Amino acid sequence: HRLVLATRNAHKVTELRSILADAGITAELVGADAFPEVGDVKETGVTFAENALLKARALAAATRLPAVADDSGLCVDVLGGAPGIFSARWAGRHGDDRANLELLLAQLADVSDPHRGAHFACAAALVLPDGTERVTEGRLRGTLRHAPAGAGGFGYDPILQPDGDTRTCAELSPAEKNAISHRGLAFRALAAEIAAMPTS
Ligand code: ITT
Repeated sequence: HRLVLATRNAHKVTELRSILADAGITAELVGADAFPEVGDVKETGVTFAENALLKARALAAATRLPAVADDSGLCVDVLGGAPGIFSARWAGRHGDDRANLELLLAQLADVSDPHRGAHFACAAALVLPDGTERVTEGRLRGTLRHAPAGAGGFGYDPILQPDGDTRTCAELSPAEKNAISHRGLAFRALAAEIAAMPTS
């Protein structure tokens, strides 16, 4: 059976394929790019969970297939949780990872190390054609560096150093990142439901 990954972010697709395979999901994973007729989904929710559900619902309705979606972001303590759901467009242009990261570093230039706590958050939504919905969440806690380091991952990975490690997320191997990441935690928590989906 088939499962639609309701995201147009290629980095997320790569991570999700690996996380779901490791969790024993045998469904054929179809990227949202296979359905160009489904336009961009307006992310009008105010929480990660709401936005993940909006994306999964739109793809499930259009394709009549089960769909999973990821809504995620970086929540910075001293910014009261921002950029949060606005992480992908913090500097204005959607998906400009470099500009987003540089703007955030500039905003935090005067914030000293003990106050640079932050976490990545991910909401994983599963929507079945029969209307069944489920959302799980995961977090990865760490501190923000003053300068980027590492070439792996995407987004804010070069500036988040997970608690208990001396490297940034961009310096971890993909397997190391997936083992502790917000996305790994959220989707592993959803795996039992995905595995139990009715076959069609
Ligand atoms: P889709 O909506 O199509 O899934 P998107 O990139 O627009 O793709 P989001 O609205 O969920 O997705 O925004 C996620 C942003 O949060 C992403 O652009 C990064 O800036 C940041 N982010 C999420 N997960 C991350 C991770 O694992 N490492 C670094 N940054 C991450």
